[in-house]
Amino acid sequence: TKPKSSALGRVWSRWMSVPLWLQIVIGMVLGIIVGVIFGEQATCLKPLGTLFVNAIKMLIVPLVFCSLIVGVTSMQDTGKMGRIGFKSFGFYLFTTAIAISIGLLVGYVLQPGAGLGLTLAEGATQTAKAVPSLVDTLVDIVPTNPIAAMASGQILQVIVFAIALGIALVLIGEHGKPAIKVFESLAEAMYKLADMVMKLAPYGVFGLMAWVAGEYGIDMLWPLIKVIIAVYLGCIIHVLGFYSFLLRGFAKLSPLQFFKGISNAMLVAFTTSSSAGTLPASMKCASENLGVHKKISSFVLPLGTTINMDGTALYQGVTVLFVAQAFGIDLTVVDYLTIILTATLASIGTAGVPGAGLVMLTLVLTTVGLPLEGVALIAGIDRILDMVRTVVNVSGDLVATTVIAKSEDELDMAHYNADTEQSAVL
Ligand code: DAS
Repeated sequence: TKPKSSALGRVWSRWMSVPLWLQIVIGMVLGIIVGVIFGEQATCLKPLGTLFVNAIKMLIVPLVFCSLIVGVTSMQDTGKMGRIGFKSFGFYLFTTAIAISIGLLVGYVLQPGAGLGLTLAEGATQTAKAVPSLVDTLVDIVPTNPIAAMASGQILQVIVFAIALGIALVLIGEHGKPAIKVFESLAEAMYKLADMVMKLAPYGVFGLMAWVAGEYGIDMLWPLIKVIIAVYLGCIIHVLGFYSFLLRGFAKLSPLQFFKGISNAMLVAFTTSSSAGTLPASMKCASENLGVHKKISSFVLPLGTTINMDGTALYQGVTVLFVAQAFGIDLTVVDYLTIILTATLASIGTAGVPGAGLVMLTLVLTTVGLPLEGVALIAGIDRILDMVRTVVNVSGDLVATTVIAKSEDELDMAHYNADTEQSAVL
């Protein structure tokens, strides 16, 4: 007979069956409760959070390096698609840069982290960074020694080298294939490792939230609620404002017809928090509701799922400012530009899976020298933010596909303007 599993074993297996995002929320709530009850004593739990933060730091360089090379080399058929490929790539980078700027603007105006007054480990003061000039920053992103850049965690330099190497691997054709295969399997391994590290998140978030609530009291919850408000507000502005401007201004298309046509895909994105998981729904909406020719959607949509993350970039704009404000660190204009550059380029390597944006947030925090403890503060509310940013990611992919189809005369206007109810619904 099967040995009777102990009560503890049954509890553990029940706990492991809870979705990760819910485990993280439970970790956050329990951490806050412990912090409020035990006050200063709860700060002894902080090392749990530090362990989690260090595990994320361990991932950043290899994850970014491999995922960017795979992201760049996966566009090798851009050459075949020529004009459409370059239109897509340019459109995606442009909308992502606008998204991060909107995120920074909303974060700057709403100041979600202001007044939190967190400090790092006792006595560790934030080293006053020598403010490099804009020219120095731009010149510095080309690494003189890529290995040293990786060893010292110079993320922007790692990104530039990864993109350059990816392009070179595509240009050498057959000779590049073995290396691309190696990076593809390394990237898979890094995604798996990121997945394993994220399983530590509930315990890391518990430790950090106990420290923050113990040290700063329950009123630290309000800034987190302000982060949620800021991200949702930014996403609404980006989708209803900027995308409507693109549709009407660039393509003379009705935004209302567009949003009615993609409503199913938006719903799937919101509930799954996965662009990759929403791709089938996006493809159906594009061809059956919007009248986009498959020749366009079958290339531009999968490309967008890989390299276009407007919602994630906007979320990074808000959350980076939240962390800077929470720790009372002033950002310079060069920092803002570095954030825009990093988040735009990093979005090429962000996977379209739940929680990917949180790992990429560590990337942006690292480039401007902000404490990664901020990641664990955000982790507790990240699923709520992931749902809306994935809707924006997917909507952005569909806007690009529709605008490009129109510019290539591959958009069936009668179909586009037909009422969505008449055309197939998912
Ligand atoms: N959930 C990711 C996506 O599927 C985005 C993110 O995590 O930021 O697009």
